[in-house]
Formats: sequence, structure tokens, C-alpha cells
Amino acid sequence: MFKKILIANRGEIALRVLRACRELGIKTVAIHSDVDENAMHVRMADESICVGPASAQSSYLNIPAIITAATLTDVDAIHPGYGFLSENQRFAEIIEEHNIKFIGPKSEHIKMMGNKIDAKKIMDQTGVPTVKGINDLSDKNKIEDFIKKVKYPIIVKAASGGGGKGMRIVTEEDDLNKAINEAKIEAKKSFNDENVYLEKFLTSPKHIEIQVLCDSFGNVVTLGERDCSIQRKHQKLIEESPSSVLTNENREKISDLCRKSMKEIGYEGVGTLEFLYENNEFYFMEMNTRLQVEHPVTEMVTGIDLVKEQILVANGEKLSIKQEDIKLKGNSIECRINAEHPESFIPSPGKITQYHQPGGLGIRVDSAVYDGYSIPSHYDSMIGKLITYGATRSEALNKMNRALEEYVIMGINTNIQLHQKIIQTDEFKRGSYNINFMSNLIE
Ligand code: MV4
Repeated sequence: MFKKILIANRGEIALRVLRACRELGIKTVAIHSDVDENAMHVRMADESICVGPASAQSSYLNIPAIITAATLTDVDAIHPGYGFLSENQRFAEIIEEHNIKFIGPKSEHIKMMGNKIDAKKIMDQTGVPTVKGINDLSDKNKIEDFIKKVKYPIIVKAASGGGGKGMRIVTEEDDLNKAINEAKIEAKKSFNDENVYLEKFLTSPKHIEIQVLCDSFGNVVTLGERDCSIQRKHQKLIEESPSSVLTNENREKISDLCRKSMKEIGYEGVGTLEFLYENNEFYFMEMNTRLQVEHPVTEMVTGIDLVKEQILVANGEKLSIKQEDIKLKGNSIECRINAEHPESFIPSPGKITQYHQPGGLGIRVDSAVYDGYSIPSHYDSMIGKLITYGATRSEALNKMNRALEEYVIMGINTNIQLHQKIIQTDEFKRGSYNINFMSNLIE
């Protein structure tokens, strides 16, 4: 078993990984920037190393400094968390070149899924339903034929995209060329890859994703779905599992297809297949090859510790869980707590002058903040996740209402009130919401 793991991240996810390591009897190394010297992940780790100044570019994204830290502390493996270097193929390769295990998928799969066009092709070839689209934009006639078939609206997406950059929605023919050119320029600037593709734009889908877990022996399990439709500017706000609109039958059908596909490509580690879901049909969009922010709702309804499993399969162990042993039980909801103004959404870093976090049965708080902690302005504004679990969805929802009321964070602005507003709407209570929920709420 790994003796020591370096955690190449900060905040709540660094703590999440530290906790799994401690339970597995593995020593931990935290890395941190100058401004994170007093961060909780540094305090909780067995060892810590400063890898650079405040800017993420010079610290948490600084590959040479992180490799040096890993070599100096003699770790067996590196866990990248989410964000930062978690889906960086070069980072995964360099780590392995240093005979250190990257806790994540093979670098070939990071690369494959990093290109959304390739990802869709592979999924299509392995029998997963994808959104109708066209990848080759060199022939105007082919584009015309495609649009004649699927009709407007159309969405232009960047092959290396994510987070809405290089994306354009086109509702009429006159706007198409301009949208493609603008998307190309934006994609080149953001991802240094000007490749874009077209898809039929679905106007009111849900965003539903399937969690997979695979070992290096070809064993694959799926762990149900997460409904992540409550998002604003491509930042998820609330996630839940299971989704209230899926029947056991359509859950099993899509899960079977995901397992078959992952087995066929020889995927290893945890992964998430992102789908749009409209009129009872799934359409694959992209795959995330990392542990995701919202993984706790899956852990709550399956009872499976995804980070421990991730570490075990990276260590070359066979999955001990069989698909038939995975039973989704109860309901879980996660609210992402951000340090930001509830109406303007402007980040609100600064010192937390008073802090009380909710507790009790069915409440989980994944956060790295504490009383007196100063939130630096250099990183993401997400300061924690509030997760509730109940035997039924209404119980999980009642607990969320109670927990949000109990949560005290003074000195900074947070989106706690916004969460209260969202979960008290009839649409949220019904669970029938789609990706347009937030734009309708604010209007
Ligand atoms: C779509 C879509 C509808 N139809 N693709 C959003 C981020 C990226 N992961 C892909 N996204 C979408 N892709 C098709 N074919 C709807 C979204 C989408 C979205 C689009 C525009 C503005 C806000 C959005 C919020 C969530 C999802």
C-alpha cells in the first residue's frame, strides 16, 4: 500500500483527501502557496511544503515545484483533487516519469476526454447516445444538410472547451458564420485550440451525470446519477442524487451503456459521464476524468467512499464492490457555499469573524474554513459544501432548510440566502427544474 501521498490541491477537497488517507493509514504531504500558510489543509497534513507565491499559476499549477516537493518528501503517489492540475495530461505523465503514481485515470484517457469531439466519437462508437452534431465544418454543404435535418437552434462549442468558453447559441441562419468565427477566436485564446463543432441545441434539458468507478482489471461499476441542473454561468450551485425524474428502468439502461463503454475503453479510476436529459432521453456531452466537487451526494446514497476507492484502484487493487451490491438508498442534496454577494455574485474574500456550522443526523459539511480564517482573493470563491441526507427527498430538503438556517458565517458575504430562496421554490420542491432554472429565478 502507498505509504505517503502528496495532495496537489487546497481547500475542502485537500481535507477530503487527507481524511481518506488518514483512515487508510497513509501519511500525507500538503502543498501550499505563500498566502495559504495558515490554511486548514496545511495544519491537518503530516508534512507541508510551500510551492510558490499566491497566484495559482506560480503555486498550485506549478508543475516543477510540485514535482520537487514530491521528490523531497519521497511520496508514492499524488492526488490532484479537482480543478488545478487534475485533468492535465502532461502533469499525469510527468508524475509517472518520476515513478510516482498519479491518482487518476491513464493519461491517454485524460487526453481523449479533454477533446470533446474525440470524447463524443468514442462514446458514440461504444454505444452511448450522444447529442446530434457535426464536427467537420470545412464543407458548407454538409453543415447546411445537418441543420436542415436537426433545425435551429444550434450550439457552437469548442473542442477543448468547458465552462461555457467558446460557446455560442445560434437561432437563425444569418448568425451562424459570425458565431462560428467568434467561437473560434475565443477558443484559440482560451485553449490554444481553435477547433469548434456544432450540435443541435436542446432548449430545456436537465444536466444529469453518471458516476463510474473502474479498476485496472476491467471491473466497472456505476454509482447512480447526480442532477446538476441548478447552475449559474456554468457554475453548479446545487446537486442531488438520485434525480427525481428518473425511473429505475431508464437509470439502469443508461448505467448499463456507461459501464459497457468504460469497459471497452479500459478506463481506470473514477469518472463522470455528463448528459443532457430531455423528454426521457439521454444525450452524452462530455466526460470528466477527475473526482468531482459534487461526489459527496453519490457517497451519501451509496455508502461508498469514492476517495478511498480511488486510492485503492490507483494502488492496483481489484474493486471489492460488485454492481449488484450497489443499492441507491435515500436522497442527498448538496449546496455549494460561496463567499460572494448573494445578488451581484461578486466574490467576497476576507476574514470570517464568527463561524458556526450546522450538524446533526444527516448533515455533512465539507469545508476547510474556520473561525478567524481569512479567505484569500486568489482562488475560487467556493468555501464549502453543505450536504444533507434523508430517507426521502423531502426529508433531505427539510434538513437542508434547517441546516442553512443554522449556518452562521460572519464577516463576509455568502450565498446562503440564495440557497434558501432556491430550495423554497415550488419548482425545486417538485424536482422538475431544468438548466434554465437560475435565469428564470433572477428575472
Ligand atoms: C448544451 C446545451 C444544450 N444543447 N448542448 C453548458 C456548459 C457545457 N458543459 C455545455 N453546456 C450546454 N450544452 C446542447 N447541445 C446546454 C448547455 C448549457 C447551457 C448553455 C448555454 C447557457 C447556459 C447553459 C447552462 C447549462 C447547460
